[in-house]
Amino acid sequence: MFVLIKTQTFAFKNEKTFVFSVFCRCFMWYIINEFLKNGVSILVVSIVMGSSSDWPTMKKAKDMLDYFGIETDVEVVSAHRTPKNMYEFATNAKEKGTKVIIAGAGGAAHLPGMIASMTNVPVIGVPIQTKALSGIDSLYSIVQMPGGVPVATMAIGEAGATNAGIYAAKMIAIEDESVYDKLEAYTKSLEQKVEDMQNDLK
Ligand code: AIR
Repeated sequence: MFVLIKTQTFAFKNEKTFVFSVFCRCFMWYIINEFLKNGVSILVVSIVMGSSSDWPTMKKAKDMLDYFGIETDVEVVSAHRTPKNMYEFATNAKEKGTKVIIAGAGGAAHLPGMIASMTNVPVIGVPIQTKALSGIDSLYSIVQMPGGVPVATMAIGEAGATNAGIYAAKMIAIEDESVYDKLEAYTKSLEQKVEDMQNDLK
């Protein structure tokens, strides 16, 4: 059987081979298209923050996720300065493959709550320590969500960001045994640190 496509002629043994070949080409075209649309790497945790001034704090979350070998992406998105970007970010999160969102903001910190209102991907909130009110403002803005729209709120500042990274890893570990094993080893390392402190006192 001969098929003429534009200027090229393709020879096939019979109709069945032709149909199979067309199917394979369509399938490959679909796969390539999906990769181009979604990106090749599988994104797991998105870290988002209201300003680059939050990065020294939010980096602690990324450090923990790197430690556990979890894929992340980092973005600056402001609930007040770039609300349209925030909408795009939240509504595309699931499709992008994000399993958990860590959102940090300071002051009138509406970013985590607003994102949580637009996606069912779980949101962990990190209240950034502020100069004016030491982060109490950020904490209250993030933690006092109305019933129905939860944000898992961490402590103010760096400890909160570190715990956000660990908490996200624990959520990923529900389905990823290798992350669970790394969490076990991390917990043991904390025990060891306290033992070392105790020994230093002797
Ligand atoms: N912020 C940015 N858009 C909305 C809010 N709430 C927060 C940032 C940052 C603080 O405002 O998350 O913690 C100060 O931002 P900047 O850019 O002035 O340093």
